[in-house]
Amino acid sequence: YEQPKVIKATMEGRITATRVLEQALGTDAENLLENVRHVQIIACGTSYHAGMVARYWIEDLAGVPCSVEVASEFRYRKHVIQPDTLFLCISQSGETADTLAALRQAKKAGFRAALAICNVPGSSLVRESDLVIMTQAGPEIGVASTKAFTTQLTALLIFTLALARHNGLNAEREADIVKAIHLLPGQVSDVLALDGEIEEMSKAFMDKNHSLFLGRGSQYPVAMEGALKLKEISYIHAEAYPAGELKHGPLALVDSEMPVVTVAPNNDLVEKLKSNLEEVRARGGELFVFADKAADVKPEEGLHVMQIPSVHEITAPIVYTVPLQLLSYHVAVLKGTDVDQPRNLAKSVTV
Ligand code: F1P
Repeated sequence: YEQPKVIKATMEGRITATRVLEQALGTDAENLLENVRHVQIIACGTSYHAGMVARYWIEDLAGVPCSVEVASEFRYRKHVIQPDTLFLCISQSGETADTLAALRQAKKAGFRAALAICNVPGSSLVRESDLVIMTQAGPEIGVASTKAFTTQLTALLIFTLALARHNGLNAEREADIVKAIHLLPGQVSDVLALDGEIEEMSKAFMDKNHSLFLGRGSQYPVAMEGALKLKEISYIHAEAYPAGELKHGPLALVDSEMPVVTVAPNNDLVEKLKSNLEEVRARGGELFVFADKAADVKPEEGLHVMQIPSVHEITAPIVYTVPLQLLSYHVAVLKGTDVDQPRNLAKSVTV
């Protein structure tokens, strides 16, 4: 519920209509962003999903190739790091052992600069990076990241605009996105107001042991994050797939005991998802679709629709994350699990 406030705090003072990041990064940063030819993102858990979303933005808006990998694997793999690579670590705590190990290892291989997106000033990650954008999420009490994720995305989008300016992003498109970022706190508040309807929807998951989450494009990582939240706090097995992969395997699992959650923010995506919807329903699976209220998707037997206010396609991943967080929260409350302190998990994995 703090998300409108902390998203605003993260972007405040950092965006002007034409000049992004001037306060956040300063002039040195502008120099470091010159001649970046590749971005390598490293993170774990929820922070990794933020990086997955950012890849769509960086390649679309800045036209710079971007790779994303979990730090827990990156550090155990031989890799090639080019001198024109910007190495970007995302971590709420700034103390995740795998993320720090990956950064230290990459430093030996050499890169243009290390940028951190972090929520804790003075953390190891902040101290060891060349550039830092601080998220302003404030302390996260719960183990499962919620506001840390949406503020990371906000910071990543601000960074992407700065990088894109160095790579010829058209001023009109930039201004349009800056405008969309400013709308985020209000839009997230509107989604939080759907709480009662989402609580109602959550009852369908109470007695289920498995679930599938589908998304396309930058909503695929949102589906991954939705699935992670459900796993972490309600202990329901949840798998996320890019919507187009459904027929390449997971469809075999679909039956009436397997709820399928789909994120489809606009009509175009809804159209593309329609075949998936049919495939699921033909097997008796129940579908839970989070879609733009302007899109042509109407509730019917086996198809539950949560209408989300219309948002800009670039900022949609931030807005659509929130109803999925609420869904997991309500399922967990109904099941009586400890939402703030899930079994077996620690807030910061420092070993
Ligand atoms: C990474 C992370 C969190 C998750 C849990 C364990 O932490 O996977 O996303 O919620 O708390 O650690 P961080 O590097 O973002 O601090």
